[in-house]
Amino acid sequence: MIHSQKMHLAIFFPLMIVIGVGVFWYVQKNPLGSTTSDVAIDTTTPQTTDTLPTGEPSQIQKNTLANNTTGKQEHPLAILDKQRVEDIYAIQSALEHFWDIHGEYPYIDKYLNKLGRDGTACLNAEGFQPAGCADPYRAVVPYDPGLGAYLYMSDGESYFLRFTQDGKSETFPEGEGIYDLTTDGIVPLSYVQYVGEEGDSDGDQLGDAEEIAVGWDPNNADTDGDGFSDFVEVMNGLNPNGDGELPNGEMIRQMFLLMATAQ
Ligand SMILES: [Ca+2]
Ligand SMILES: [Ca+2]
Ligand SMILES: [Ca+2]
Repeated sequence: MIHSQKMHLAIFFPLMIVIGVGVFWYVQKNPLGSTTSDVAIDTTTPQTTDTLPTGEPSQIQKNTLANNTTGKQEHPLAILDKQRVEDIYAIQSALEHFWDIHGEYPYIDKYLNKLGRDGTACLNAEGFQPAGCADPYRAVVPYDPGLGAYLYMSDGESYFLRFTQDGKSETFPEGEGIYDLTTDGIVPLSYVQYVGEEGDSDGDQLGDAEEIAVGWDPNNADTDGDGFSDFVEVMNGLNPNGDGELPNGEMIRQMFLLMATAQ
């Protein structure tokens, strides 16, 4: 694990800098969400995120309810959370099957591969492959039921599968945050422990400096006041500073996921 962590850090930190600079450049040229003239930042009472907002369903609710065929009333975020945990254990099962046959895990040296998409949609003896691979161990590798992705990296001896929880699942009571399923079990990642002097003033698991860089309120866990925290929105590809999806959301989401590795 020590070797593995060093490998991660050696790869992550240069990439963090590159992505951070890239995001900063992008934000300078393309302000996110609303234009600066109509950004309304609430610096008064922090919004609670414990209850569902009333009125029109949000994009998260629409996306989730459209996929909920059981008809049972559940918190939309709980449906996403439960699906993520099921998916992660299903992928783990396939990875252990791979280990039983080959004595190693599928090696991926690219940083944080998104599982279930493009070149990682199928798993067979050759490792992760595009959809429709021959003799699959896992014919359809699941992908994140939100707008994001599960992330995977392995040196062959160990691996991590990174996923998020929006904190509403009773079957996974650890709460809102970013987690790695590793060969040592589930490890919670804390962005708060990384941010150091900059801190996380509003406790939404997004660092002050990064929130300011992308135009969200570092003193309000729910910048747009829609009942979903800035963290939940960015991890689901939605705009914490207004309606709809987050422009260039996957890059920004990955920036925050990267920060979480520093614990
Ligand atoms: Ca914050
Ligand atoms: Ca915030
Ligand atoms: Ca919000």
